[in-house]
Amino acid sequence: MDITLVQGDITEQRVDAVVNAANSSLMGGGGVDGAIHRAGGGRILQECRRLRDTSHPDGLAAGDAVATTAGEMPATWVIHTVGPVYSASADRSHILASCYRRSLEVAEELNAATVAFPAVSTGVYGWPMDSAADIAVRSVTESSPTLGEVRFVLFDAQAYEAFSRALG
Ligand code: AR6
Repeated sequence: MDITLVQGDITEQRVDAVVNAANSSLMGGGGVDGAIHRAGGGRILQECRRLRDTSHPDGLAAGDAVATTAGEMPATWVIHTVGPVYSASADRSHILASCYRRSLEVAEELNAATVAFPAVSTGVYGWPMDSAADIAVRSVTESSPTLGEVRFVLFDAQAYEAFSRALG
């Protein structure tokens, strides 16, 4: 499995699945979540509503992941995961690691060979970038999916550099 880094917009990636940093409601929001719903169109929200009506009546727990199609984006699937809100007093690293692990499990179930991740929890949810990058890289490296490529798509240079350092 190749791990690659790109600075750019996750909605433009030509991969089998893009991961969304969603919230438990699955009903959209700001940041990557807003960008993905805007770029993919209404079909993603429709499918999220169906998930809420069927398998996930209480929403999606932090650390878990679930898939919809990607609507009008170049990708085929969106894998929605919910990161933890950062806390300086409680260690929630295992929940952030679980976002990556569970997303890769869902990707395998979909037979996705290429998956793009944003830096989950590093925006509205406040996780410090260097720490988030370490957890993301470690979690993906320790998972053993049969995927071809995991691509981290970082929005700005500071995030790109943090992930570069984490990859060594
Ligand atoms: N492509 C790649 N990365 C992006 C993009 C993009 N188009 N847009 C933003 N980022 P955030 P969170 C980066 O806030 O912290 C939403 O409202 C951004 O710079 O999107 O997990 C949800 O509905 C940051 O580094 O996600 C939730 O309520 C990273 O993506 C909540 O925010 C994650 O920032 C989730 O917060």
